[in-house]
Parts: sequence; C-alpha cells; structure tokens
Amino acid sequence: MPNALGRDEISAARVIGAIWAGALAVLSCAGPAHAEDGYELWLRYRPLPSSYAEGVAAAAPDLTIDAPRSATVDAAATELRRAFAVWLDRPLAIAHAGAGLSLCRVDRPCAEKLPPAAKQASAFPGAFRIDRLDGGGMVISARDDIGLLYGSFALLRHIQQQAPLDAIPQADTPRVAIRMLDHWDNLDGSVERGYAGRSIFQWWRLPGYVDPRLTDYARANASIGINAVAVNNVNAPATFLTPRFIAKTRAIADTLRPYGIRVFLSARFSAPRDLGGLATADPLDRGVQRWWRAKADEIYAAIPDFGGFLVKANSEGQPGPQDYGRTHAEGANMLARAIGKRGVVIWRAFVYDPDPAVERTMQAYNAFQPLDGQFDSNVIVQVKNGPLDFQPREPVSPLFGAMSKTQLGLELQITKEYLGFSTHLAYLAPLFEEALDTGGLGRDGRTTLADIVVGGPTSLIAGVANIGADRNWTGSHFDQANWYAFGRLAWNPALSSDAIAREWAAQTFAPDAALIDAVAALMMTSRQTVVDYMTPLGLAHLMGSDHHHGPAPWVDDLGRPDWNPVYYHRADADGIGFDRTASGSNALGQYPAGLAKRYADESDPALPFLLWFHHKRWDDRLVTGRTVWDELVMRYDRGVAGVDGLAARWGSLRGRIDAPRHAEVAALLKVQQAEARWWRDASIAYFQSLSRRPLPAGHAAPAHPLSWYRDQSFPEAPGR
Ligand code: BDP
Repeated sequence: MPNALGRDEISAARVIGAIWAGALAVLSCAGPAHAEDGYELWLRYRPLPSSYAEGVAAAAPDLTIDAPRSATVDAAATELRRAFAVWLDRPLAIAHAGAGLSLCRVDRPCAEKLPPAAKQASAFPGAFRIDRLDGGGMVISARDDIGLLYGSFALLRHIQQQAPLDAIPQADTPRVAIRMLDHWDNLDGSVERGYAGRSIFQWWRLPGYVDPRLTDYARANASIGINAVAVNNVNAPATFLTPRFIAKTRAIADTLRPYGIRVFLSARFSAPRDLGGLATADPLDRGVQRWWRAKADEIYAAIPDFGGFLVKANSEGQPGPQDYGRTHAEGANMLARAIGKRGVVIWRAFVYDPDPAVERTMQAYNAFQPLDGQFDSNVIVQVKNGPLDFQPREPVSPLFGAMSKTQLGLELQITKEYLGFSTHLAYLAPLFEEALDTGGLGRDGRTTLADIVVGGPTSLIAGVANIGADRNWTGSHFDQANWYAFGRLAWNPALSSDAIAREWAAQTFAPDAALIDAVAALMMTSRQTVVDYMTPLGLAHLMGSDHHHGPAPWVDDLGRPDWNPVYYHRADADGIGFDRTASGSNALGQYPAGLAKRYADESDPALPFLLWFHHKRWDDRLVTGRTVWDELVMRYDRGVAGVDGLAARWGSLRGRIDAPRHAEVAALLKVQQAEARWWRDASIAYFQSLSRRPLPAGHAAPAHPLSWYRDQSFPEAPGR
C-alpha cells in the first residue's frame, strides 16, 4: 500500500531495495568470503570479540537514514550493512527513526537531535561528524552525501580497529579538495610503471561491460577519501578524446560517481592536429581554441561532473605549447578556458629544458617560476615532490617555495618505479611525510610543503597509482599500505606515517596490539632500508636504464647527458657527489635561504643529502667519524642488514598472520634480500673501480667482478 507510506518511508523502502541489489552486486564480485588473498584490501570485516561486539550491537541495533535518496547514500548504507551483518551476525535492519545508528544530513529533521557542535559542521565538501546520542545510538552527520559516506567509512575503520566506542564523537574534514590517483594506464591494458598486472580499465570491453571490480575499486578509494582519478597515462595518445573513448570513460565515471569520485583524462596537447585535422595545435590559434571548447562540451555532455584535463606537455617527447613558441601558461590557460568553471586543468611541471646543459634538477624551476601569476584560476600546476624523479630520497622541489601566486598541486608516486617495484617492501608514507613536513618554504621560514598544498577548492595532492588487475590489486600485500597511506595523507597531510601504518595493519591483518607494533615497526624502517642499499647518502638515479630495475651506476651512453647515472653521482678517482652549491650548479640557490642552509648542512649524522648537494673526496672525514668511502660501504651493508631484519621480523610473525599472505610476503622478502645484496655488491664493485680504496675491515668483497653485474639484462622487466 504505497499510498499509506510517508515520503521518508518511501525513500527508506527504496533505499532498502537499492541496498539489497547493491549488496548482492558487491558481495558477488568479492569472491569467496574470507579468502585471504588480499582482494578485500583493508575493508576486511571480520567477527568481533564478544564483549566488543555487544557494545557495537547496543549502539547500532538498526540503521535509520534521514537524507534525500541518492546513490551515494545508498553506497554508505550498503557498506554499513555489509560490515554490520558480520559484526552483529544478522542483517542490520533499516528502521524508521530507530534508536541505533543513523545517517543524518544536517538539512533534514534529524539535525534537531544533533549536539550543537554538529550543526556547525565544516562546510568543506566531505566533512562529517560521528556522535554518540544520549539514548546510546550513534549518528553520522554531514552537510553533503559524500560526507555521510566518508563518515560511514570512518566509523567502520574505528570499529575494525576495535577502538573504544566511547572515543566517538569524532569530526573530520578533508584538508585538500582534490585527492587524486593518476593511472598511467594504456589503451592496450598495459600500465606504464605498473607492477600489479594489467590495467583495471578494460577498454576493449567498455562501455558494454563494466567489470564489477570497479565498484570495489571505488569503495576502496572512497574509504580513504580519494575523490578523483585520471584513468589514462600522461603519455596517452589523443585516441582517448574520441567519441568512442568518451563513451567508455563515461561508463567508468557512472560507476565511480556514487562514491564521490570524479574522472579526469590525460589530454594530448596535439589532439586538434591528431584528431581534428587542424594544421596546428598552437594555443593562440582561434581554430585550436574552438576545437578544445567543442571537445570539452562534448565530454561534459557525456560526463557532467568530468574533473578536467591532466597534461604532460613538452616533456619526454610529448607535444606542448613550446612547439609553437608559446609558454606553459599560454597552453594551460587555453585549455582552462575550454573547461571553464566546470573543472580544472592540471598542468604537470615535470619538464625537461631543451638545453641539456642546464642542470637537470633546476629545469622545472627555470621553466615555471618565471610564469608565477600567469596561470588562470582553474589551472593547477602539479609538481613532483622532488626536483628529479620519484627517487628513494630527494629534497623537495624548489618550486614549492617560489610560486606563491599559482595554485600548486603535489604529485607523489605510489607505484615504486625506483624503489624495487612491487617486489621490495618499502612503506612510502615516511617518504610522503618527509616531503609534506619540509619547512622553510615561505617568507616566514615556517611554511611547510603541506601548508602550500592544502586549502581551497583547487588544492590537490595526486599520486601515481600502483593498482592493477592482480588479485591483491597492488602486486604485493604491503603495497596496499602505500595506496592506503596516500589516501589518508591526501585527506590530511598532518597525519603521522606511524599512525597510518598502525590503522592499516589493524584492518588488514588483525587489531592485535602486539602484532600491530611488530608490523608497524617493520614498515617504518623499510624505506630508509631501501635508501641504504640503493641510493645512500643522497645519491640518486642509479637504476637500470629504461626499466629502472636494479643497479646500473656505470651507464654513460644514453641520448641526453642527464639521463645517465654517471651524470648524477659524478664519481671518479678523487671523489663522488654532485656539487649543487654556489661553487657548482647552485641548484641550492633555488631554495629559500634557510632551507638551502639546512640542505647543505653536513653536521647531521644522518647525512640525508650529502652527495645530492656536495661533491666529496673519498677520504674526506664526515661528522660520523668515517671517511666518505667507508661511510658509503657501511650504508650499503646497513641496507642489506636492514632487509635481513625485515625478513627475520616477518618470519617471527608466522602463525599470527594467515598462512597465504604470510607466505607471499615471506617469498618476496627473500627476493628483496637477494636483490639488496645485488645492489650493494654491484654498487661497491663499481665505485671501488673508481675509488681504488680497500673495503673497510669487516665488510665483504662483492660476490662477482664488476663485469658480471654490468652484463645482467632484464628484457622481462615489467612496467615499460
Ligand atoms: C618518469 C617515468 C616515465 C613517466 C615520467 C613522467 O619513468 O615513465 O612518463 O616520469 O612522470 O619517472 O611523465
């Protein structure tokens, strides 16, 4: 008798219908329940211990929804029901004004019951609160539907960790507006720098068939606040802008939309020529401008919430405005005007100077800093964290301190192109955190990189995705933590990498305090360990040419000087390191004075950037008391010992983690142990061929002569 129902009841009834349809769809694609193959990521809902479960049951016997009907609210309710069905051991009933858990949009009558603070909730899109009500129930409230979804995931995260229920209320607001994954996925299903199998975007089958896996991808992203994805490689052909591909992208956008995720496309700057038959792609040409406006209109007609274009221009062979004597600002603004108020243009600052004589780490600054103030308000200049290219450790890009009149976005790399692919365990949150926390970037001497990228409606943190069609999504279980940590830090750059490791470990493995301590401790040392065995003391870019697998510090024959490892380490019979002080390239001069001083400092025994900024003689004595040569050898060996330590610590967790995942991680750690030795031995063999110094006492000679390392080749290396 539908006529007997009030509007809210109709809406609740519709929600229930949608919930069941949605729940079935989602559950059916998740594979056999509880197979510990990593597919569930951190969204592993498992039965709770009875005392904690009783508290959960008392606080959330049922679910009331007071929000206008929307796919996003349905998604929130579906996720809550999915988890609570496990925790309550019965379905979470939908109630009308029940006493349990409720989802409340603050413009609805439910708001009257909220505590005063909840009514003044932040207006930043996605902000939410979770409150305990006097009667014992819990309410998730937000101004917008996506806030309700984020609040739902926050509550689930809280309960998965078995955190005290009286630690609710909590309020949370994203600090960054655009929290984005950049997929470097190709038309043919391969993934540039992808180490987790094929692309999850099945271009051939789209739009007719949308892999249900995309819904689980959207759930995972929404659970950590990611709200934007570029679906194609920055090196993509213009094909992605053809009507056929717009229809395919639309199918993806329709699937991701309920989860608050907007889709972006990498746009090839020469598209008006490639597709439009125009003679030019000059951004000042009227025909070119008209072409892009029409293209943007066509895309928005199909995808009304399209995010905008991501552009790699005049870099590594990609076309760009400089081909026509125009600046990056002229190119970006032309596209931004085609997009208008509907979205943004994200213009990458990863460029090469046409003149290779300009020092590599200074090129982006030289190209972009003079354009400060010339970009339209819907252009975001996306800058990699360091001035080189996603190395295991880099100083921050000097652009962050030098473009106060431009919206800068931060680009991080989640896929570990230069950190051992998905075969090595390296938890990247400490790397991201180190960049975000770097201070001294403003006139006040206190501004951090995070301060520069947080804030208004065009604030952006992007991460190059590490996701593929492997069953466990990221190629290894621990690489899931890098996806997770990226999302959490993009939401709030002030979170600590250690706290993120702990919440990830609790959800991914089990909320057992001793286990979490052990897993987090192992994760927290892992990135420095990789630095030690690959690029100690501020060395960089020593990886194998092209595929970037393994050591190749000897390479000196690539097309541009600044593609060669020898360009970066500058080792010879006298010493090693790149003089970037005033006596050398003076890249240091691109930083604000205080930060430059810290970077040049040689008194910190950690010496993170010693050889990045200085050329040292092999026998120079360092603050550690050792010579440069001895310190270098010591660091390589510390790295090898570090991996042995990771493997031993992981081994000791056997029996406390499910056998399938334990065994997979253990097998990869064995590979990493062998490859760390290879890195150490090859690097020492090479540098010793120049330094001609003996190894310090107690440090073993490389297993093979240098020629053996030089002869290795890896045609099967993935990701190219
Ligand atoms: C380098 C990668 C290359 C990317 C490029 C980029 O090796 O595959 O296309 O960065 O960021 O790190 O555009």
